[in-house]
Amino acid sequence: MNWEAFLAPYKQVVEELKVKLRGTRSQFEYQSSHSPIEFVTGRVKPIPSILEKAKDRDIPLDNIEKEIYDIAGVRVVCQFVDDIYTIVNMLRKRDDFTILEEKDYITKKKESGYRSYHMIIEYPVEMVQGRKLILTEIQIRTLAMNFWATNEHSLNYKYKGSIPKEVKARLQRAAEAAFKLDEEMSKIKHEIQEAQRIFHRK
Ligand code: 0O2
Repeated sequence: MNWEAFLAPYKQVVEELKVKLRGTRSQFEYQSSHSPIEFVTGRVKPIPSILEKAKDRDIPLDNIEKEIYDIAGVRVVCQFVDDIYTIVNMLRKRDDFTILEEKDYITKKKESGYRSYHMIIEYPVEMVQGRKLILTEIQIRTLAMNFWATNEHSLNYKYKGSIPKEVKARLQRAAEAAFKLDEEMSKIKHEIQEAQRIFHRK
């Protein structure tokens, strides 16, 4: 398998989507209105993680292109839960890619406590050999959801996917605390935004 050639279009997609979504963020800022986007990150899944996922899910190497959706991954992090749905609605209106699937792990959190909104898209990328459609996962989440997911991800890595029961329980409580924080912040959203507008003008 020539990994460099295989991953080249994925790298291209991640770079293009980062530029586009960061551009959207800047546009909101020029208008000096509240930006629903706090920051945007992206990554191409490392080869060992691709191989591990393929092994765990019994996916033959020839099928990874069709069956692993998050080889290209872009993450949009927002301040408030409402902002997530603003982004989702905005993405639905775009015509530079096709949305194949949406998974709302906010209204329906995962068993681990994970919350995030996932969109699987098919993104057309122009390569030297012609146009290629690349499956990409866009994750949209709040700062609090991101904080939780980053910590849980590190623990999963540390414990190789078998987090001890008591740590798991604590993580579930932490997930609820993070969500409570999001709810409380949403209730004073207008006050926060007003303060941020004043700060922005200075
Ligand atoms: P990475 O790149 O290290 O983050 P599926 O369950 O397959 O129907 P889902 O959840 O969209 O649908 O897919 P999957 O493959 O389970 O998860 C895709 C990505 O979502 C993961 O990538 C994580 O980034 C994030 N994710 C999903 N569930 C959890 C979770 O319980 N905790 C955390 N921290 N993140 C989660 P990878 O594969 O972990 O790789």
